[in-house]
Amino acid sequence: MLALDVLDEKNALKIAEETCEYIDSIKIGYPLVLGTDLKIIEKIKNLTGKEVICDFKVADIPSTNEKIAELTLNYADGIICQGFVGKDSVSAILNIARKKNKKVIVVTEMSHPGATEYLKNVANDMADMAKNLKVDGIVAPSTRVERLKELKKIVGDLFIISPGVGAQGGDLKEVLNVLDENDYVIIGRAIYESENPKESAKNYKMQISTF
Ligand code: 3DU
Repeated sequence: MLALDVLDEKNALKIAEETCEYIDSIKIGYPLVLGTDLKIIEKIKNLTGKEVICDFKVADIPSTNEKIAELTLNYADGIICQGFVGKDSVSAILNIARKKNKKVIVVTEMSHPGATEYLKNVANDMADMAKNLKVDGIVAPSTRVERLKELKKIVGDLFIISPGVGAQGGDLKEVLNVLDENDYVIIGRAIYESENPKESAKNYKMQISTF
């Protein structure tokens, strides 16, 4: 899953087009949507034929979450929300997504060092909640493989999307040892900031498919 966190349309579409034969899905977030607008999603989808997931890490009360999900899922194939806001807020998003036949992915433990201060302590409970609500997937860290393993065990057949390989230092092989074919490795800067994004994406694809 390519994390396309560039800021302008021209660059985003160029990288998306160059790399799309080597990726399965595209994740965009505030950087690109605030730098352009939500219609960038349609443009990426038309150009690449790939699904686009919006990483807005939505974290509000149920009624506000609902509004954000409604607008986002008019365009995107899925939306990422925070789990720490509780099951009423996550359910509000899930209700909208189910009506539109779109995906909901819940953040459990994030991949950066600060996630060990607070999030890590409640991540297993959030994974449990995600499983009970029957969302589609969770976000879990490639930077702490033992935690990735534990969270995967909790969510069972929900898929995992896992950031942290590349710029954040996660080890691809260790991560692939834990994930299965329904899961996704998220890679951003190691592709879009490389001198040749197409080659970088191709290289990751080769490592993943020959693992
Ligand atoms: O570090 P990278 O450049 O490969 O990008 C990782 C992407 O995943 C980026 O969009 C970031 O916002 C997102 N993400 C995390 O890095 C960590 C999380 O726990 C959740 C999302």
